[in-house]
Amino acid sequence: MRGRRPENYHAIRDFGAIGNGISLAIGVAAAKNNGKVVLFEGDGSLLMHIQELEMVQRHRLKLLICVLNDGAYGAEIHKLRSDGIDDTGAIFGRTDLAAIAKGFGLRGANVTELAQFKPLFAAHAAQDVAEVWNIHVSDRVVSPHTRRGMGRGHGRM
Ligand SMILES: Cc1ncc(C[n+]2csc(CCOP(=O)(O)OP(=O)(O)O)c2C)c(N)n1
Ligand SMILES: [Mg+2]
Repeated sequence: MRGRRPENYHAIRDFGAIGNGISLAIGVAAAKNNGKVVLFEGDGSLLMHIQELEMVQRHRLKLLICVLNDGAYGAEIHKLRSDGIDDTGAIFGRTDLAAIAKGFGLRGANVTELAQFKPLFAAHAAQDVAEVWNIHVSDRVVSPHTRRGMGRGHGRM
């Protein structure tokens, strides 16, 4: 992202609420109408408004949704683990979001290897249908932002 125009990016923090990503991305994709909008999302967040994939399909919006799928409300499990509290209530398993995207008439791919990105991107760019990349990530890696908050009460967003 470095060295590119800041106007190209939207950081979605409204109300500190997860679930907003897809609605904002739909708006940006409709406004830009250039087929080059990418949403980076969490699995728990996308599942909150997954039905909006129907609108993406109905309006023929070209959107690339990259879901970082750790099978959990990651922000919660890292805080719970740090406090020594049982994390099972925040783990729901790796939803097959690629299959769900296909069910809505969109494209979907499960990504488990870095080498998949290049050919997947070339295939995405060469056509006009929106796509969900269900990218499997570890639930054991804690982001620097979360790590900084650990042991300090974690200040809820
Ligand atoms: C509407 C709403 N509910 C609950 C929260 C608390 N919350 C903050 S981050 C988070 C987990 C998000 O999970 P996911 O989208 O899978 O992203 P991850 O943290 O796993 O990368 C939750 C539940 C919130 N911010 N907004
Ligand atoms: Mg998650």
